[in-house]
Amino acid sequence: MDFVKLGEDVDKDNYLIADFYIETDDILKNAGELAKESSNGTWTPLKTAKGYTSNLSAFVFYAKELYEIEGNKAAYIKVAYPIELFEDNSVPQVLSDIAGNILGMKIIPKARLFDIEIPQRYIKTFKGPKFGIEGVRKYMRTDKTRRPHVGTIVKPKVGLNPEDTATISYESWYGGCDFVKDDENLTNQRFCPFEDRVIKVLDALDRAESETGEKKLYAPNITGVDMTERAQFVKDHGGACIMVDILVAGFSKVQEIRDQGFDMIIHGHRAMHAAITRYERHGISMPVLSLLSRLSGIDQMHIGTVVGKMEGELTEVLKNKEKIVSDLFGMNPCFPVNSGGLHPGHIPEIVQFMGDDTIIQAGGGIHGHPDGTIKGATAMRQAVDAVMEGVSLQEYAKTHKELKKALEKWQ
Ligand code: CAP
Ligand code: MG
Repeated sequence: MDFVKLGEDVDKDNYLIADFYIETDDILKNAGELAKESSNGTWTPLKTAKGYTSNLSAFVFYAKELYEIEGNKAAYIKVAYPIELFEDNSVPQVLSDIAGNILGMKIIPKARLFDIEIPQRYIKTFKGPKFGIEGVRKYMRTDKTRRPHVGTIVKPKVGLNPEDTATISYESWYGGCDFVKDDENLTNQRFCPFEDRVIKVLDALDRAESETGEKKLYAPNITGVDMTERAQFVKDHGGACIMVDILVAGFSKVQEIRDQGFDMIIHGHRAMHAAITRYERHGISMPVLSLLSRLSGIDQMHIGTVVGKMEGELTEVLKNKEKIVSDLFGMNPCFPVNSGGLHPGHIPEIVQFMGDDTIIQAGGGIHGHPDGTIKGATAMRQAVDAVMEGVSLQEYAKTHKELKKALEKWQ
């Protein structure tokens, strides 16, 4: 079998290694079909193949049977893809190979791409995050304090007009937030047109910066059919950050925005990832999507919370984190974002497993505070201060009434 070379010593400088979980009735035969379909072959031998095209064959070099399931055998396999198979600087092209047709083959009813290892030569073709953790911290002037950033999502998610969005943004910053972002499903609807919103919220940001003396950041969601124009509009109006719904917009769009050199921080929301990642026996794992988001140039990346409203176990969130912050041949790390159902009471636990280099966001956990947005933002910031000072939230709340009220409501 050409596409199966068990035990082959793979030259990791010249091959991308992909790890799959598969369920199939014949592991080796069908794993070979997977390697073939995802590189230079198809279901039948080809008259058109030339001698030189065989250089682009992928091959299975490891297979381990796990157990029987629903009449099939489950297995872990490793496939080596020659690096020449891939276009430089193209996340979409990589996905068309290693997570394309092969996830839909009849002979392999379940297949999940759960990890990838990419050689330096290929990593170097990607720009990666322009700012990363240090760049964002420098911009926000937290490079000395190293405290977690506090963010919010203006809520209600959709429905507010630009004036109210700006007012709520201002209150969030004034109360203590560093960062305000649009929600993932707010783009350029009639009730809140993008351009009007950007102008008004950036005005509010200027006001908040001059009144608090702190740097503030706003991420308008540019996801849509004219993302370049929207990014340019933000830039022209003095914005320093944009947000993209990575998977909805597509990696090619994210890379295009990154490569156009707007010199703005890119915040990456992962809306729709669960359609791809959630089912454990099929699809693509979130750690893989996290790594690809880093390659494509995302500076701030949603990776889950463990403790909040969204699914995602600690081991997975830590794997996501590792993929976006660990050493990658000099590529900037993304700033991890923890978001989804959070309130001030969650902050100690999050900092415990994430460390201080994290952006902790709360939408409901700020705008649902009994005394409103300003106090809600203050309570979040107080919780961060308490953790940085090594004081328990209960202790800190004795002298900080905003935090006290938040804890009374949510803990
Ligand atoms: C958080 C959030 C985010 C989630 C997405 C929301 O708001 O804006 O979209 O964080 O999950 O609408 O749920 P709340 P993830 O603070 O009000 O929950 O970050 O895991 O992709
Ligand atoms: Mg949201």
